[in-house]
Amino acid sequence: LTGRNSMATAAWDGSGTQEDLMYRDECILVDERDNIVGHDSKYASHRFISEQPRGLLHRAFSVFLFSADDKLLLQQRASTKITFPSLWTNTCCSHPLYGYEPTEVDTPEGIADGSVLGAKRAAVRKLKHELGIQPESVPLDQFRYLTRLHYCAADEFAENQSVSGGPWGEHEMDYILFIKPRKPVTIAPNPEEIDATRWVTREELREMMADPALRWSPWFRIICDRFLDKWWLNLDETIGTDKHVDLGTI
Ligand code: DMA
Ligand code: MN
Repeated sequence: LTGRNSMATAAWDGSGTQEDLMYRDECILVDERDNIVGHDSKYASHRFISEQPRGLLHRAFSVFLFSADDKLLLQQRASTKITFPSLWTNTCCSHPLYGYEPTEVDTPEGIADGSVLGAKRAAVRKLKHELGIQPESVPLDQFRYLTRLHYCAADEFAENQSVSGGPWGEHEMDYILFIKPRKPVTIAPNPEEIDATRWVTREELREMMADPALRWSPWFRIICDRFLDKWWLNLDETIGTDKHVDLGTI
């Protein structure tokens, strides 16, 4: 095994502080075509400093989880998150990590055929960690991978940051995953990660986004502007077929 992650075959350890996770989690670094170029800590990857004003481009995923009646589960990030604290956003976001078995590192083949098991495994891991959702209720084969989004956004609320090393930002190759679990899920949000949750219809989301008191993550805004309505309107088709899947465009 190479690299800093000497626990490569152990299970992921979500214990400790947000700062611990910044050092322990090892992100997968990629180029603008999503070819892997290395790996580095979540801390190093998210620093927006003069040596790397756009951080280090790395893989991420964004889960949109829906109820049986097509409501989307939103979360408000905990005020204690180091990056983008207190913002409202989609159900769950994080990074597939380097150094675990079964692997979270997707291969060109797994990306070309849309299976992206690495991103899906990471999604199952973090749905449990952030929302207490049992892995059995979100099987890998119920996720629909839709596309990849390359975006970069500085954390404008850097003054909130509780740890030195910032300013921070996101520069990601973000794999978008939709799921409407066949069995109802029970959620138990982790206060280290999440301050609030809400299930919303399209109309309720529109109302929330018009509320000037609420702030939204930049990646959620991009996905809303570009894709969300068209995908949500025909949700069963979006999740049940490959009609809305775009494996080529980044
Ligand atoms: C990072 O999410 C991924 C995206 C798509 C922004 P995050 O900051 O919530 O990750 P983590 O929960 O691992 O800190
Ligand atoms: Mn990131």
